[in-house]
Amino acid sequence: MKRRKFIRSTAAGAVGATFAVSAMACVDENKKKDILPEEKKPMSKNKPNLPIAICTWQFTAANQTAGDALERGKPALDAAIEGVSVEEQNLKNTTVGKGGAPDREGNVTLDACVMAPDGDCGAVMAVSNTSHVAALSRKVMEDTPHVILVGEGAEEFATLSGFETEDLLTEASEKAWQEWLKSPEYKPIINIENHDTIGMLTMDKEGDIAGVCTTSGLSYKMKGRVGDSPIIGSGLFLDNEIGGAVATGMGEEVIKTVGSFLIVELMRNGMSPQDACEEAIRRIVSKNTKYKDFQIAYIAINKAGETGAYCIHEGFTMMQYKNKKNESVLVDFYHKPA
Ligand code: SD4
Repeated sequence: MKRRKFIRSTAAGAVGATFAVSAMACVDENKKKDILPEEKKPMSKNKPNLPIAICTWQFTAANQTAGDALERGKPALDAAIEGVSVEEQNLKNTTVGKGGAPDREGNVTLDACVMAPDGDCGAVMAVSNTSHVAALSRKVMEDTPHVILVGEGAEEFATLSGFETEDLLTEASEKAWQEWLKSPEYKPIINIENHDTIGMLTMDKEGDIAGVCTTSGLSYKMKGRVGDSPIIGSGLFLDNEIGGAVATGMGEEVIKTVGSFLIVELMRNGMSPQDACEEAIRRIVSKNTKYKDFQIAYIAINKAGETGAYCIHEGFTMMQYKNKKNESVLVDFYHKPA
C-alpha cells in the first residue's frame, strides 16, 4: 500500500474551519508540494533537532504549550503534562478532563497514565473529582509504591495530594447526556467532533522521551468501564533507548493487541515509526472483521526524532512540534473504500 503523509503548517492556536474542509485543503496543498514522507527518508545519523512534541488530534494549543515548555528547557515529562493539561481544562472538549462526556449513569470518570524516560510509570482510572489526571498519575508514580490507583482510592489520593475537588460534569455535557438518554444506543462515533483523547510524546533538549495519555473515555460507556488510555503498553508505552507510541480510538481493540508496546517493540526490531504504526493497525484489522465500525489511530516517535502515525479511517490528525514549528499532520489510513 502506498503510504503518504500530508503536512500543513498551522499558526499556533488557530484551528480554523471544520476538519473535513481542512482535510481536503491539506490533500490539495500536498499535491502541489509533494512532501517526502519521513519514513521514506534514510534514517538520520545526525542528532535530531530537538526538542520535539507530537500529540493525537488537532490539539494545536496543547502541543504548542509542550513545545514552548521544552524550548524553555523543561524535561520531557514536565512538558507533556503541561501540554495535555490545556485540554484537561478545556470545557469544550467532551472527551478529555472537565466537560468530558459522562457514562450512562451521568458520572464523568477520567483515565490517564504517564511514562518517564527512566521507564517509571503511573496511572489512574475512573477518577471523578479532578480534571488533572495526568498530573495525578505522575503523583502515583512518584509518591506511592504503586503504578495504578482506581476509583475511590485514586480520588482520596488526589485530595490528600492537594488536588482541588471539581465537579467534572458541565451543563453542556449533562444536556447532551439527557438527549442521549431519550434513545440510548451505545455507538461510538468515528472521529467524534474532530478531537478526542489526547496522547502526547515529548523529546526534550537532552533527547529524553516521555509520554502522557489522558481521556474521559468513550461517551456513555458502562459505569466502571476503562479503556486503553491509562493502561501502560496499550494506550502508551515508551523505551527511552528506542522511542514511544500512544493510541486513540476504540480502547477495547487497542488493549487486545497491546498496541503501543507492539509499536515500540517493532521499532526496536528496526522498523521506522511509520511502518510500526501501520503494522499495529494491520494486526487489529486482520483480527477483527468489524474494523469498518471503529477508529483507532497511533502516533510514534523514535530516538532519532523521526515520527509516524497511522489510523483505520480517514479523518485523524497528529500535531507535530519540530524545528520550532507546530504543524498539523494529516495521517494516512487503512480503510479506503473503492
Ligand atoms: C478509550 N481510547 O477510552 C479511549 C477513547 C478514545 O478516541 O481515544 N477515543 O477507549
